[in-house]
Amino acid sequence: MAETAPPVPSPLSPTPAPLDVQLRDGRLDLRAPAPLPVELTGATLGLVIRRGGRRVGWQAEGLRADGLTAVWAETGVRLELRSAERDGALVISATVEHGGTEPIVLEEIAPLLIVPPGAVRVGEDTAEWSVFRNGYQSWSGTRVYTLREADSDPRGAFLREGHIDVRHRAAGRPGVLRSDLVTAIVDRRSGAALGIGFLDARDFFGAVVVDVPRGQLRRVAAVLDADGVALNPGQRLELPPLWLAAGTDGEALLAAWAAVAGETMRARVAERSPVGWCSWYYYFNRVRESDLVANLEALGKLRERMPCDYVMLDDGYQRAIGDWLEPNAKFPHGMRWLAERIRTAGFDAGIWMAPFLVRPDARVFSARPGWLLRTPRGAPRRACWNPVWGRGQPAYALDTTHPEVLEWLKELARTAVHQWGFRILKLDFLYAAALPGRRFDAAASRAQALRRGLQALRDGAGEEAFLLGCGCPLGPAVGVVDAMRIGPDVAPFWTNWMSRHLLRDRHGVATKHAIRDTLTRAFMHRRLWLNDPDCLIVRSDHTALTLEEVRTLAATIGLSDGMFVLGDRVETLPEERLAILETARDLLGGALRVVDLFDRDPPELARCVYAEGEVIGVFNFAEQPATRSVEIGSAATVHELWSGEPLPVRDGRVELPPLPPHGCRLLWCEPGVPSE
Ligand code: 9PG
Repeated sequence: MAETAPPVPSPLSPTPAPLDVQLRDGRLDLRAPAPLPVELTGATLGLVIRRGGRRVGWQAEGLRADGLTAVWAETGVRLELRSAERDGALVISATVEHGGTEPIVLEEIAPLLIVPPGAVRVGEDTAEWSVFRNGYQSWSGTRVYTLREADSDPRGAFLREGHIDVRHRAAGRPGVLRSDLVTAIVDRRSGAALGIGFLDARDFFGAVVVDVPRGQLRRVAAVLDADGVALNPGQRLELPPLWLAAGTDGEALLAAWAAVAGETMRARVAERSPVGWCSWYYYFNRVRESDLVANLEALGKLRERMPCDYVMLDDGYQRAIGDWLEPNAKFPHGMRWLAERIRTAGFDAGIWMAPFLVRPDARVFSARPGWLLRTPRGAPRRACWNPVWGRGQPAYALDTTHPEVLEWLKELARTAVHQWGFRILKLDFLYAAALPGRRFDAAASRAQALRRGLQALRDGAGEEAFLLGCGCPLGPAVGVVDAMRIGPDVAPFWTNWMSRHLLRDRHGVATKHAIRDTLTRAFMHRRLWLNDPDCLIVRSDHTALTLEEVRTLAATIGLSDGMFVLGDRVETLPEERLAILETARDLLGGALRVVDLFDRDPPELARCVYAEGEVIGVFNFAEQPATRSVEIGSAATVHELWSGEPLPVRDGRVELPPLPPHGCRLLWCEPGVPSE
């Protein structure tokens, strides 16, 4: 399929419908065309500022028709709103202008704010809503919630730092959700859907807040995090445009948003996803030069069956976290030699770094104390505590608004790409640059700080380098990275105690979590970047994954059409495991639609369209076997791809034999005349 397939029509076709805007009594009513039961009434704009250590909120009353303006008399701040239609959606743009005399400290700006007596209607009954809750960064669990379920944060400050936006804790109460960057609200009964998302995240982190406890609207708002940045008299802020559309397919709305957001931020999307190998998931940080060389040989022998584009050296080569230019004793020939060795073997060379992190044992840490992001009290800002790097000391964050730091980052990327010869950079723990803290440039928002750091790396690496973001807040990276990790790490286990309890069965390292985000964030692929679903782990030794779990992981990665990266020691892979890789690899090149994204968590039904037919992926995330009856549509013949067995079609349906826990079946559906 992968080699022959011409561009595939997206199955996410239902085009969105824009909302019509009417001014009524100084507020806005936004309505989808009949008969779609979607409307927002009594919408306005809001601001939250900080004054004397307190948060003070204001909402615009009585928007005036001449350009939709409102003035907060007490501060002299003036808001102006414009609306336009773009590709079947409504786009709201707003400006904030300070006409007063005293600087103000901005905390939050809401270009869309609905509070009672305003209302949000999606279908007839709020109790039937499913709300897409996008996570903040790569490793944040992303899923759909009903309003009866509560979104909860990881337990413990250390785990929160690395998985969520610490400035915005989850409410932990049913009906109160905050979705980063974008959301879709779907009425499960009628399928009516509303999509809301910011089109540009280069300057501010945005989110959609749905505060509807027990179905009673308290607030629905699109909010920008202004991070306590000052707005000075005379200053004018152009806010990122807000996209709104209605439709009958929630995932199609998310995809339509992603397409426009990607255009707005000039997403980098390569022609196809690369196939690679990565050292982390077998060797972890014990990796040695000789391990890499051994895998180069094994990959060379495998070339006919599994052509591989690149070989990535992950964490474990550096002298210390922060001293990226100095290899440790496990890499006696150095980095330039290694990149050369990889290229001579016929692969692109890739290398990992966590450019915004420094640990106290790094030379940079003691040599450049002025480069560190600081807490309000002046202590270095802790970014993470990773037991893998030694239990004693945490890692701290660099201040990516400091001009010397930006020069250093540029030099780092330039050295890795142009001196050493690694064309692919895996840039990890990027959230560190966006942690709250005291910065050299006090006027920079957290999103801007992150963006500057990323841009410095791109400037040093050059346009030809392939940058993979990881552990990264999503929005500000669009247009800089070529690919983005869109979920937590896979692991040689399905879940463990930590992922189930401390990480709420949602965030952080666990194969199940990685698979979930690969499905829930599939719509981002090829619109914001290439999705990286993380590596395949298919080995039969050094793993607790069952054969069913291995196939489920491999199938999801293949169906996602994202980066396809092997994480095993290649020479010891037995034949039947190599065959799993091949089956999964042949799934690349399709266009995926997650059919029940708004019906259950994790979703269990996906359809992937190819030029010659369709693959239906059926999953079972439960702990017991499940029986499934699958609607096939007009397909004439159906084969299950793992077993190769034909499945009889009766009345347009296939009845599957019991699906084991954590298992998945791939139904290859071909049109044509049914065989007798
Ligand atoms: C290398 C790894 C791999 C992997 C990355 C990242 O402590 N933590 O919460 C934590 C989260 C993720 C993580 C490591 C630690 O993995 O995603 O692919 O590159 O770093 O250290």
